[in-house]
Amino acid sequence: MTDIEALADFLHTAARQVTEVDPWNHGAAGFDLATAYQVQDAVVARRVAEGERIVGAKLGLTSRAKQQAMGVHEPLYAWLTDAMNHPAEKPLQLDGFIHPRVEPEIAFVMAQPLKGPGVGVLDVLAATGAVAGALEIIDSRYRDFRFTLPDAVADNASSAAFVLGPLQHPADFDLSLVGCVLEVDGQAIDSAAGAALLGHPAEAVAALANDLGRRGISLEPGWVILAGGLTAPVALSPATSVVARFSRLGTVRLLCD
Ligand code: 0L1
Ligand code: MG
Repeated sequence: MTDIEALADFLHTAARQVTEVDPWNHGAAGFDLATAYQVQDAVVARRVAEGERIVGAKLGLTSRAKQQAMGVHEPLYAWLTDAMNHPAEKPLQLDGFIHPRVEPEIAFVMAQPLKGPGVGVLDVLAATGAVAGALEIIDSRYRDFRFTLPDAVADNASSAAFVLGPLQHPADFDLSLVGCVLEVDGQAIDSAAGAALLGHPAEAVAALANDLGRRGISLEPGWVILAGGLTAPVALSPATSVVARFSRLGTVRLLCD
């Protein structure tokens, strides 16, 4: 039996003290995804109690490559807070992170409420006010990023920070065809298209709306939704410079201090 509050304290303290920990639930009976989402809620409640505000949600493991790497067939989701929203022009201070990694993403900014079940791609696009290229900084609280899927869910899916690029109108182009080239220290190291995310990034957002709808939760106007990593994540070190160049969505830059 998982002690939800104790595990939430353990993970929240690890994040606040910038200290990596070993998953304490590894293999424990009953630590399934439903329980892990209860722990995630309790972790985020601690952030909110300390003054942070929920500003959106993110999906993880939405690309087939990442699902295969984890041996799973479904995405996971987690919460974004205002404290995670990092301004594009400001260098990222790495001393606030344990072992950060960055991944390029496509972000949706909701204009209308959206609640599943039954949400599809067209519903997502109709409820979206803007889309943007983004960089997500993930920072698992677990040692060496080693975890099971429920461990990762409990840890709010490694959420740590995100940077939004310029906002664009979503109806102007096909998001599945948006290309992204990821450059690190001036070298192109990876690339992907929007279709890497469940065939279409809005399909990932639909999956989120449908999952949250089953819990009675709606995507709210103004929320930022990150649709999932387009490429494998890249480790960040001091002075690392990251540039994600998107067709149609412009460029997102991150410089590490
Ligand atoms: O944003 C993500 O893709 C998180 C996925 C699961 C946790 C992780 O890979 O650190
Ligand atoms: Mg991500």
